[in-house]
Amino acid sequence: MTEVTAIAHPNFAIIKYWGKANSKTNTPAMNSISLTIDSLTSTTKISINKGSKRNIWLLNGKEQNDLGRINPVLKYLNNISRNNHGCIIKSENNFPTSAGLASSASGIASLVTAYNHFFELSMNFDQLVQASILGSGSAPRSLLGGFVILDVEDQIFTQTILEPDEWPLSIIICITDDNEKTISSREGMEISRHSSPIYLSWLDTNKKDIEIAKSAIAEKNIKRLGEVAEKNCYFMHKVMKTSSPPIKYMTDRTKNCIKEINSIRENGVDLFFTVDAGPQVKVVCRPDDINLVKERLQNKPYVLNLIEANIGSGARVIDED
Ligand code: 2P0
Repeated sequence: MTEVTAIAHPNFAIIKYWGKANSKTNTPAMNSISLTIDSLTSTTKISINKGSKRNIWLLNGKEQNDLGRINPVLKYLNNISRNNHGCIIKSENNFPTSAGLASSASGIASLVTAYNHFFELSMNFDQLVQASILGSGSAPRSLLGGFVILDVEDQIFTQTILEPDEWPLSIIICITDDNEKTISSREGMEISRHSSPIYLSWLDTNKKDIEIAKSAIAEKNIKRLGEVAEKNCYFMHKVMKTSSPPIKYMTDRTKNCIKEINSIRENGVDLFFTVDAGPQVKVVCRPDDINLVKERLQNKPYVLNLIEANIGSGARVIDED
């Protein structure tokens, strides 16, 4: 094999991870539940940098000055493969990078999947999770499809709790601003952990929110899931805002979008939203309602672009040469 290509989709958390138990091992301090998003993709191609030990990483065609978050992942993987050569890693996202759309999760999951196949490592799932989490605390969730839980209580454990076809839902992503964020999630989480006076209450609510979300997913109850998802989302943004310095990812555009979503709901449509470390708003609704929701959100001055998606599958190899 001279080259392997893998893809992974980003995932959006319904019950969120914001804060680390250990910044060295990059272990989240709380459990999370996410949805894998099919129409957004990160594609990673891996080959050997012949005759050199230097790793080269190109992101969206641009060579990166340093390996950054992929460095610990490569170290972990090279240790298993005993590879002494440099690798050439080419990653492409078909959506804005570092804009609150979880590009690092899908980027890392696609890299780990491509590497595992390229070096014929047959790593077990726990190893794939270990490698992924070193690059991004949310990356293990992108290894899998559907509704995914990442449990960090005893040992790190990731599992699909509902497959994509078991509860078909539609997702609309409202892009309100596609610029790269100024504070990375990694930096923001550490600021919040050390300075937000409500950080400990945030940790305390996690268990209950996870239980409610799990039972709402099992019941396929969009109303109940939406209530806990929005509550969890607002709490995370309150933790961010009460940090010192305050972290504000929600903009006026984000808030206008949320107002419109609330008004659609008041008109009798079951739907909910979530917002991550960026100003974009992700809406989840039933497939039958997607056209109505789209009509209400498109052409609004605060929405630059709408992206439609369904619930996607996990990371996989798509090509080898
Ligand atoms: C999440 N986020 O659960 C939360 C909600 C953003 C807001 O996980 O430092 O890129 O690499 O572990 O995974 C984004 O953070 O951060 C994230 P690191 P990551 O989806």
